[in-house]
Amino acid sequence: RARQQHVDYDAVVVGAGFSGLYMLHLLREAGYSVKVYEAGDDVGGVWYWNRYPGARCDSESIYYNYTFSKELYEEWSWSSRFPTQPEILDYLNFVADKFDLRRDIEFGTRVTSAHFHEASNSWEVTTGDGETVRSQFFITGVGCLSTANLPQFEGIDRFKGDWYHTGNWPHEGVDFRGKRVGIIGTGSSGIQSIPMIAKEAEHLTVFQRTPQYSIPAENHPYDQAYIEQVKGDFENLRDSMRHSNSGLAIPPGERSALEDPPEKREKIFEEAWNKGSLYLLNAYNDFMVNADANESVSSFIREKIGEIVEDPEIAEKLKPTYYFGTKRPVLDTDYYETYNRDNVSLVDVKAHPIEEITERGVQTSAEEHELDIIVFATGYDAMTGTLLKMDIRGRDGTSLHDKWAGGSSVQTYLGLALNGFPNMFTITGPESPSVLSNMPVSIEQHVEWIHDFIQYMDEHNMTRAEAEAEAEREWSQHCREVAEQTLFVQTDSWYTGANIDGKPRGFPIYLGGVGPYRNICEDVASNGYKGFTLNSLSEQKI
Ligand code: NA7
Repeated sequence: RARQQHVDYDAVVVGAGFSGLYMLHLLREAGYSVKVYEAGDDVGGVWYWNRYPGARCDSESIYYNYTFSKELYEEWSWSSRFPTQPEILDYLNFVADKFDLRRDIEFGTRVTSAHFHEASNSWEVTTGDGETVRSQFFITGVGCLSTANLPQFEGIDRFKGDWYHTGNWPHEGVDFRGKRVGIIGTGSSGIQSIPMIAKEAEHLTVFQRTPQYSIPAENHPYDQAYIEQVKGDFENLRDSMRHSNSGLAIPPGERSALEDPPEKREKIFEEAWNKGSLYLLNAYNDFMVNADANESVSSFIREKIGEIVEDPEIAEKLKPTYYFGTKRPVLDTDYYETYNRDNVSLVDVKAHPIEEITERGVQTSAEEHELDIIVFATGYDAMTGTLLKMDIRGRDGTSLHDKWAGGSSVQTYLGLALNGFPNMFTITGPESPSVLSNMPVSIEQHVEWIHDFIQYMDEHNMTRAEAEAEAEREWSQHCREVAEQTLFVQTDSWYTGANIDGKPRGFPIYLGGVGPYRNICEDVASNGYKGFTLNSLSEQKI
């Protein structure tokens, strides 16, 4: 039963991925009534949809899980260093079963709108099937990379073959045997699936717009001794993740890459490359702020590409020129090696752009490529796309779309709350560090902070919390100032919005690091949720 009058639930949560599942668990344990709406037919969020061949997480398994329950951490064992999509989905199902979460989740149901009603201090939430419920709190757990980007190529409806987007993959899989396959896009999704598809297809044509830096994942099965050692070190592991910069317990570089002579640097790069994962990115501490330091590691990777790829012309095409790390670094298994296969070809669509999709395949400005299957690995409308797809209206009927001017002036307070949108919280929202971190760590921090805030409001008889305009303005400005000190803003990427036609540019990510951000949020909480206006129903301010 909801605590406030005239509502159906204390909280409505959107999404049943890592965020929504934990939010449900925590609020329900504290005695709140919660309803979760999930568009998919089961739990998992992005891991429910991303079923393309080779889909894996690029956080190491031991870090890519909840840490709120030691018992849960001990009960679950990952089979290899980087978890596959099916294994992550199994894990989330295990969590949903263990905590009996499904009974409060409505699957196959998309939230289409959420409108705040001032008089009743409630959110009216409407779903695709026309159902409307009211809740005191409206909490989004919609992920940062959950709205697929399908570029508007002319003629896609004419294509006689089959086409798929990696972010919305058929559950029954795709049979590539004997097929001429084309894949558009070489981000993480493309780079993970290309080696797998190449092994199966008759021929694979990769349409590359921007070459990417990819590092060998060095994936391997975990052995029992290692699993036990990690579990035995649970508290330390959790603390170091929570107070790290990235949410991973990978030690950060301690000095500038320019402090070491080239031979020593090369040795350190070589060791980090062989370790796999993101060790190379963390080899020194100034890759993201110093162009020369960045060039030292960027050129190291370019040389590796030249060594791995046998055909020098193809190798040149695969060498990136942007600053390493300013697009999300990719981890791979045999990505560059795949270009040594006879059945794989690389098409540079920056030199010869895709003009249209024809009945037979892909027409670039140079030639037509005949294909049976096209795979779009073209990414997501990141961070803001899924939020803006819902018709969210706050106080005075202002829409989120208008507040953010269609995305060109994204402003939030801590990436968690919005001025004008009382009692609404955004788990992993824009202007938090989440999307650049190991997600579960960031998610837990947000969920726990929101839960604590709701409890605090109850304890102080407050029913409404709204981020103040000034606090929001200052936070957004701080985010921008930090970003502008880095090389990130100099590269077109999904971080800046450049990957979506017509999307306004910005940089809605807090780059100050997971640990420092956690301290900022804790400081806000321990100062009576500074930056928020709190009201009781009688509108009394504290
Ligand atoms: P990404 O990283 O956004 O990659 C998308 C790829 O698709 C990238 O290579 C794009 O080239 C390419 N792309 C996008 N639109 C086009 C058009 N119109 N023509 C040609 N090529 C295009 O998405 P992913 O799904 O791989 O990964 C997303 C994140 O998920 C990843 O970073 C992890 O954090 C998990 P571009 O670079 O824009 O020139």
